Amino acid sequence: MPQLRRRLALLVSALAAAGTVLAIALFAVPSASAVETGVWYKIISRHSGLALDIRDGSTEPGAELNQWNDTGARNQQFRFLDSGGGYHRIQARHSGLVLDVWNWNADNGATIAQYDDLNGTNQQWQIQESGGYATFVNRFSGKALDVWEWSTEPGTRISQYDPAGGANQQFELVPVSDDGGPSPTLPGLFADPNITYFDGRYYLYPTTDGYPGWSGTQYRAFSSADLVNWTDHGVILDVAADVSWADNSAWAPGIAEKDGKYYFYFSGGRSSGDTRKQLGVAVSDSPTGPFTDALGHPLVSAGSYAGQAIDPAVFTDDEGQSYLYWGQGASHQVPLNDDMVSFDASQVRTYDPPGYNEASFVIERNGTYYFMWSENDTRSEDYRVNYATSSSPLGPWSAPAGVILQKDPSQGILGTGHNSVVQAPGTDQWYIAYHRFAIPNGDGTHRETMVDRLYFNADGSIRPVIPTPGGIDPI
Ligand code: FUB
Repeated sequence: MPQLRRRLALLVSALAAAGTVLAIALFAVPSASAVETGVWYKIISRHSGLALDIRDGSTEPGAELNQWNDTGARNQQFRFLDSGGGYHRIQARHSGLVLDVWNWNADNGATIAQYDDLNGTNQQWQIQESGGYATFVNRFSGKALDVWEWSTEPGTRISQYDPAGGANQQFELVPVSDDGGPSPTLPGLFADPNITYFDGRYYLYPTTDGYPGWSGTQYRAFSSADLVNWTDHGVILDVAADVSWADNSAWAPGIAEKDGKYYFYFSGGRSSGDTRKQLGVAVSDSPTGPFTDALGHPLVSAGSYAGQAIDPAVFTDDEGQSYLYWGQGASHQVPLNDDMVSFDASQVRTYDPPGYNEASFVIERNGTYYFMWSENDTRSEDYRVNYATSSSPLGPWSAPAGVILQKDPSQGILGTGHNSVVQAPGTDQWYIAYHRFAIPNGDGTHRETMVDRLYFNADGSIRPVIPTPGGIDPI
């Protein structure tokens, strides 16, 4: 570790000499004026040798900062978000929340906890060089992060105190290097993932990607007990072989279960004649197929509604009523009939929220319905997810509530969108599946599927997702 400290000291001195502030990265700092914002760090107390830690791994706003034995867990990993003026927020990796001087208390001894990122001055820290270590001074209070009362005990709170240059205010920044690099949740090229849970297992139904013009014909199913280790169940439907009215463009499916049967909603196009996409439904006795075209004709024919007939998704409420969502260019929403393969056309509602492009998906939590969609073109690195809320699964929907998933160039993550969301049964833990440009060298037809955590704020709003290079740990 002396070598690490030497690197930090050199970097900090250079930055301080330039009249700048801060110094955070130990490795791969391109220049003295640049900050490595894509790096996660452990922050180790010089005095105790313990790691800064969000207590009990809580993801709730208000959970306190303390010191603990170095476990390598994500509640002990932090990164630095530039607030300008030489200050940074310190973001906890497991929760996405940032370190906050609680209640704007400028006193010595105030609580330091994690909170929603509001970029308040009580969340902004200057990282000062201190004998080869880093000292974090809060912009609002002028106090330094401080291991309270010089304790060496795990569990001791980290508070703030007048900067005094003591070892209990000095910390070593250790880059986390155990990610193993970027890797997708599903190996290979898969996009538009529809995630769900049936009878003890999670399932993913994606587009098979990597074809020019998204011309693939096959759908596959994957299942997992822990959202990390996925079993490939092979091809469950091939539109070229199994569907009379389509021979390509097997895009972005959705799925639902009713009375022991599984209904698979999919889009398909033709390579000649009228090539517009249409939306169909197939049925099986198993979530892993094989699926058979239920109608022998499209459920939604090209031209029946505004925009492209693609991107189906189903939400089923607690009473067992299912709703179908689809559309590109406009979002169409309708209750499905009990047979799951038809609907009353007079009931179709159409929405076109500002920014809406495609990939409607709906969930319900605590009586609020969340309608999510993707903005921009899937070939753009700015493909991203926004959402609206309602007290009904068919709206009317609020104005767009804010982007909840977007690229993170600092991590090389681009083109994040076409999401779906699943709740771990019996918990308030939620997971978002989405695709991004494959890393490296991906683009709008070479995309890969990820699963990350999705959190709600106390007011029910959705917290922006932190896209990770390598996904979540097994649940
Ligand atoms: O994968 C083909 C198309 O790209 C999907 O239908 C859209 O949502 C976009 O992701």
